[in-house]
Amino acid sequence: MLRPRITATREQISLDGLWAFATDAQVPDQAHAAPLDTKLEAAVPASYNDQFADPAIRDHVGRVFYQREVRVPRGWGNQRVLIRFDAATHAANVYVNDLRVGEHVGGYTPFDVDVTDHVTAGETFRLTVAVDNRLTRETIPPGTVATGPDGTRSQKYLHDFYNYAGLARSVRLHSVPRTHVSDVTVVTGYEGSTGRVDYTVELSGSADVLVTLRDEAGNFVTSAAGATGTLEIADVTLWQPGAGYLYDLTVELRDGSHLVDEYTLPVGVRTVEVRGSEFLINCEPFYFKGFGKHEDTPVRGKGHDNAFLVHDFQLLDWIGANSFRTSHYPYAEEVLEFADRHGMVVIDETAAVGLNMLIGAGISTGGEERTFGPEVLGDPSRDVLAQHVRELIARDRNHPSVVMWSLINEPASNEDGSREYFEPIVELARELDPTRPLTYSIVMFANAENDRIVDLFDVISLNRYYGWYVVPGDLRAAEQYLRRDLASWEKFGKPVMMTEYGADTQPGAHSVWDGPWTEEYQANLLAMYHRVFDDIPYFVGEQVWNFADFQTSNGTHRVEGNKKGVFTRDRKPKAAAHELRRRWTSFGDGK
Ligand code: BDP
Repeated sequence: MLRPRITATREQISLDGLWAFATDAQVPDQAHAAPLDTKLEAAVPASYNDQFADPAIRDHVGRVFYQREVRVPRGWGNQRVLIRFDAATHAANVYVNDLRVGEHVGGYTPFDVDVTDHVTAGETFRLTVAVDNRLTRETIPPGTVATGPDGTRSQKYLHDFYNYAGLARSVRLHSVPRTHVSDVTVVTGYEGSTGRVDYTVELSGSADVLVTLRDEAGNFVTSAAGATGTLEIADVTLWQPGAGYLYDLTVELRDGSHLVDEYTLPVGVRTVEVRGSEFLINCEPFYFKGFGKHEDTPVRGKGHDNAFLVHDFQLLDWIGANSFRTSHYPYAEEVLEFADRHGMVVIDETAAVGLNMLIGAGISTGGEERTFGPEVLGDPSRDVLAQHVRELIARDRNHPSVVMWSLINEPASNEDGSREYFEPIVELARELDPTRPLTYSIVMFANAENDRIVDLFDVISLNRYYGWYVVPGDLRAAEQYLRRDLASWEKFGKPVMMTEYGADTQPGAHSVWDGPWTEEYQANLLAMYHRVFDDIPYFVGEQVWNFADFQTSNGTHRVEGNKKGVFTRDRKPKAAAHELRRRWTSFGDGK
């Protein structure tokens, strides 16, 4: 799925800004059929929840309406006109004036609505989007909605981050020529100093295809004709961790001398491979240093913000990180493009989080409910996950920064039914992208003996909380558990990494003893884990949970959210940040 870009043949206007806003409790069901009867305005892109000082909006369960007038530029008469939503969390219906013109399910992947037949160049239309935040057993992530005696709905979910919703990413009106490039796929490699770009162009309509590769300075490198082919780059500059070199691949559709369409895709040339127990980027062992992150900031919720993007990457650089995981959903495309340009290595995760009935917001629910089966997460849920995986891979497969797919976070992979549920998902991901390794983050309760799906994946990623949920405040016991646990995975002969470890920490709390919640304890716990990691030859990376504090649902173990951040929610370093910086700047990407 191509990201809209302005080229010689394509235009776009941003629909970001302030939209009229109302919940379905405030306006009638058919709210799209007239100007919204509301005084409220909501900023886009941003989750709506924290923008208002009204609990009825923050905790609303159901649909909300966004509405604005849009003028179609007068020169777009011969083009197709589309609206791109980078995300609508979690499901959307889109209306042009009185008419429903599109819908989408899944809160973290983009979609286009083709409105060509419903709008007129030079004129305005009323655009309404109804966004539904409900999570059920047939959504990814899953949840349950309960209705109280007074008819009020409440939303429950098992994952440990607040259910922010709305239009958290950009919205654009864009034009594409009637005959156009509809998709481009690249697979890259190299031999000696010669780079290789295998490309496939899909088009709607028929035209001659010409592709041209230019280097970062804009100099011509090579070109080829035809919808599929291979480009060779003499003396290639590889895309490397920490040095994100990008070529521009320009696809032109031509009809004789007439330029029908043009699209440019940035391309980084690099390889990724798991060999034995090593993770190789460009045939060199790579060691992941970094974090699980969240899209989470005050007021905006999950709203994409370029200032936070720049600042977070600056902090990643400051601390010596070379990578992060997009826990627990695909992030805004701006984030991946930035990672491509700056050489940041990304583990790209789906929104499959909370597929584990025994864990709620990070801790055991103590229940006995099984996770997989027709009465809980069955075929409908798996079909939704499959569609989500298709959309994620279609969106992100050309990003050099993405070196691995993380298909699930902490599923009940120790339970009956997990293999039946996940095996087809793994097969699908392999078929859609045979070039990248696959992983999933393994929950504490799943161990090397009882996990039922680990053999399907390439890299063993563990989430472990010894010293926090298990033996809190006892780092000696925690170290013994951790050593035993890590040793037990060796038998699989695969690379092992830690995708979550950490401790909640209240900034300003201090102690000379091992006191949970203190800044010293977080730093000491991380140092203990690092001592253990350094003894394990098949260990390929450490990603601390979490980069920054983030908002969660309410719970007695959450103080204004999850406090496992190494930075506060407003990005100030806790003591552990300095500790990590000392460690991560002391060795390179290969360790
Ligand atoms: C793990 C989850 C993560 C939580 C974390 C925690 O993967 O989303 O935030 O634990 O409890 O279960 O802090």
